[in-house]
Amino acid sequence: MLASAIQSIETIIVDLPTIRPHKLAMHTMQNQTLVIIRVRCADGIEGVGESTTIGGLSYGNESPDSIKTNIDRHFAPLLIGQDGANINAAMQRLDKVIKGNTFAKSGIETALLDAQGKRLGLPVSELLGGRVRDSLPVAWTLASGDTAKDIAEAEQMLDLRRHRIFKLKIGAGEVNRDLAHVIAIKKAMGERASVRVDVNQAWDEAVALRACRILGENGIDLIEQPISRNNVSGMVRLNASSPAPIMADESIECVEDAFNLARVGAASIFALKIAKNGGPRAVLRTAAIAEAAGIGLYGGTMLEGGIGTLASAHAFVTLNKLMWDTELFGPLLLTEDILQEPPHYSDFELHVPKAPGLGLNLDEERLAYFRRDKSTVSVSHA
Ligand code: MUC
Ligand code: MG
Repeated sequence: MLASAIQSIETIIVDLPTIRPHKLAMHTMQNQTLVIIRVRCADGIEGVGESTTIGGLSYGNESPDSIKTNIDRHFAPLLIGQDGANINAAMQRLDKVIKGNTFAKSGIETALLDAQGKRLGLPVSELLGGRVRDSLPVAWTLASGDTAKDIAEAEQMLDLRRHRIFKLKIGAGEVNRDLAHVIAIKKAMGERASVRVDVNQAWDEAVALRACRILGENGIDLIEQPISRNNVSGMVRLNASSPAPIMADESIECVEDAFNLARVGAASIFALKIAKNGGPRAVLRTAAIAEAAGIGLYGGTMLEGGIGTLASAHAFVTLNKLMWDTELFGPLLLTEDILQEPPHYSDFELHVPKAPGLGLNLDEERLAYFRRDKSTVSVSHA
């Protein structure tokens, strides 16, 4: 048997508390659920990955439960016994048989990269061709649902030198109230911060035509996914008329979506998410399409914990241009994580580790405490 053959794949659902409710157009998060993936190889190397979404099935086509079931029942049998050191062969084997399921694929690809980095003594960023920076500016999402609270939170982030880019979650409320909320926050921030909005597909095109104009005229720097991913021609029209640039997020559910959006001119910025492309290598294919088409790049998140966040960061630090920075703040929304050392944020940036693999270590006690099936595991949390 190959020394680096994959011996086992374990999937663990973990429920973690958040610092406050996080209100999106389609769902209010009261906590966050991660799916942690451990791939063990015959040479004793173990890689970890993460497949995380938002709000069960309210954001995308995969839920934590479907991710776990599909990896356990459909991915693992295809991978056990295969060479864990050949990531191309392993991922192509999955792609041949398994349609979609990019969140699950992303967690697996991440775990294989982490394992291979540990095997070769290289950070994942170097396996991806080499980093061109060591840290990434990080936006914060204001989503308490209350204007005064959001302004106070933004002021605190500026004081702490943690964030000076703010994304506001709108779309759940009445449009004029949402616009007043955004304009009040932009007024309070002035030139001290970049203010952007994410509508999470909530508007129809007629509302979006007017709202995008008002947002652009009031200094909003970017409008993310104003309308449904299904209204591609509407996105094309908005992208042509809006004074603030339009970013595609939910519109991209795979690398091929990115190509089709670029072809028709549906957005001038793409949100890059490892979960929606199938992993850190896959997301770089979408980045290449965007670069070739002259579309700006933004490092997105599915509000992953430390593992998914660092997996994304290792991919993003290899990019030539990341004009719109990133929103890799997921770990900061959690009051607890399952890593020995949390990701390091300072001076408005996330610093990307240089240790082999993703550069992180699981905290086994915390993992045992927060795993959903902990009744079967007898380790207590300190
Ligand atoms: C999304 O739609 O972009 C990213 C940041 C945040 O607050 O929510 C996510 C999902
Ligand atoms: Mg979004």
